[in-house]
Amino acid sequence: MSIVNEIATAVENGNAKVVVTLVEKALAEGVSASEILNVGMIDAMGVVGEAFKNDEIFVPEMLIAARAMKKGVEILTPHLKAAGSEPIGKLIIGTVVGDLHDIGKNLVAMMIEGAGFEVTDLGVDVQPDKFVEAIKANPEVKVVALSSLLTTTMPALKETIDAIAAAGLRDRVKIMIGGAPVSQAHADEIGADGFAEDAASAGTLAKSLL
Ligand code: B1M
Repeated sequence: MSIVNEIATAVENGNAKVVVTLVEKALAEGVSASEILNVGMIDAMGVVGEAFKNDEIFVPEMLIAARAMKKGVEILTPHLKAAGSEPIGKLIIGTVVGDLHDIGKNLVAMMIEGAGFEVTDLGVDVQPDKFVEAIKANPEVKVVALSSLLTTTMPALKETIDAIAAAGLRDRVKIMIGGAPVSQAHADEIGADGFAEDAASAGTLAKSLL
């Protein structure tokens, strides 16, 4: 079994210690950080999600797998981030209200930072008003990035955009959305300025919105 496959198995099993050891070993052996992330971790979380859908595992196992992935991502972070220079713009990111998923959002924030932005991360379960307050408090913010991982929290994307518009701030910021159930069609439907499928394209999209 390749070391990347071993990492995937350790993530699926939620074995954080093994993930950390193997990620360090893989990096030392010259495996690229993006291969470790995409094949060893993101694909592994896909397997975890399928197992959950099929009632083979439950929320605690899903949580333990997520924690193991987070530990691995901590080690990968400096290898994934581009060398820092003057920020090209300011961006606010958060997972919408009702939604606690943050692994994808954190990766998106990292790639957007890597694309040259100064990123303010409001975290998870973020009320529309909190986005509004953050935009008011940061007049230089050019882009707002909203993440949603649940079909049940997709309406909160629109609620957040509507709250920003109701506060008279819609012309001041571009709004991008993303997350597993989200699509370009949904972005068009709710009046977002852009949709990105994954963390890498989120960095490119954020730049194009400036
Ligand atoms: Co949850 N969960 N979960 N979960 N969970 C999913 C999303 C699910 C698809 C699993 C399944 O059934 N197959 C399902 C949603 C079904 C649906 O809505 N149709 C689900 C469910 C049902 C739930 C609960 C309701 C379970 C329950 O309690 N009964 C519950 C909800 C809690 C809540 O949020 N209120 C719940 C809870 C949890 C945990 C807390 C246990 C844990 C999250 C831990 C954490 O994030 N800190 C968890 C996990 C780990 C998952 C899965 C297994 C993995 C998510 C993940 O981290 N993926 C997930 C199944 C799956 O996705 N295959 C599942 C890896 C990550 C890198 O990918 O987040 O998709 P992702 O991010 C990608 C892209 O989506 C995109 O880029 C990222 C990187 O490439 N992207 C953006 C994300 N945000 C973006 C923003 C952008 C652009 C791109 O621009 C702004």
